[in-house]
Amino acid sequence: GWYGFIGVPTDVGNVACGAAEGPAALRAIGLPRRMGMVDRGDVQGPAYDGTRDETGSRSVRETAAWCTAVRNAVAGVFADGGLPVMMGGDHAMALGSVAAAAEHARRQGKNFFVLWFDAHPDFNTPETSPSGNTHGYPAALACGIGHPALLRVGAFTPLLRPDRLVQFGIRDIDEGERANLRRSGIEFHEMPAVRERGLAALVAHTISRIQAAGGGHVHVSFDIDALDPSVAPGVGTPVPDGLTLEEAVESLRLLGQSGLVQSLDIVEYAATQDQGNRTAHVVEHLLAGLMAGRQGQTALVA
Ligand code: DIR
Ligand code: MN
Ligand code: MN
Ligand code: MN
Repeated sequence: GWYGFIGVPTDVGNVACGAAEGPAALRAIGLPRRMGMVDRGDVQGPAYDGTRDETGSRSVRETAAWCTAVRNAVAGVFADGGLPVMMGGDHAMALGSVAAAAEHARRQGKNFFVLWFDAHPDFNTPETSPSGNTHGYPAALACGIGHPALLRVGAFTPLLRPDRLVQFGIRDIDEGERANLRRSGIEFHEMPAVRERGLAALVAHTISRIQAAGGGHVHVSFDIDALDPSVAPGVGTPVPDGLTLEEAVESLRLLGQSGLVQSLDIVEYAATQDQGNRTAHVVEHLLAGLMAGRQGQTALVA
């Protein structure tokens, strides 16, 4: 199997956060080539300025256009038999990747799961968002909740059953967002629970539950701000007390080894905030973890 690198050079979901420069910075360190990936180029979308609509949400039409372009690029890699890796770009783009992944899973008759690594649940709706930034919406949109113009990006809605979303590393939740999570019954692991039980153990438990439910297509959406800012300073919204690189890489290795992961986002790499190329190399380690796990899986089967 091969990996398709899809660059998503936009910060349409959080204007000027620095994530628009992420894909170019990753290419500058030679990441797609060094990792043996097929570079499918950058997704393109319209200009935006963060203007609010009547719901208070910013750049909604432009977010929908960018996510539709992401959806088409991801669908193209699936159609050509690859595993799409979407490099952001702010997290609003995950609506496009989740849409393509959910549609692909449905065509293959597979159950669809999303694992979300993030300091934030990204479960805001226009009613609960304090910022109006669409990077705070994608997990809720995947579950069929939120702005109608964004729910129309996918071929159907909800793209994802709320009991098939699991979040890890959470430590910054808006008040109304917490109510949304509760109402939808989302399983989210906040940092105290991660510290107590261990990230890799939580992920291993989730993998077993998915396997017990008959397996399926797992999409991993990894927001780099899940990591501690001392590890990954190149993010738009750093939050203290995050994941270590070691536990994140080990978790991705386990996920690779499970054979369940069919698509991956690594988002919110704000190259303009990076210290040298430190965070770019962190992205490389995360990806290497997934790849190593998948190779181990192939070796076991062969
Ligand atoms: C905040 C920040 N909860 C919002 N969110 C994110 O604007 O909705 N930062 N996702 O990365
Ligand atoms: Mn996020
Ligand atoms: Mn985040
Ligand atoms: Mn974000």
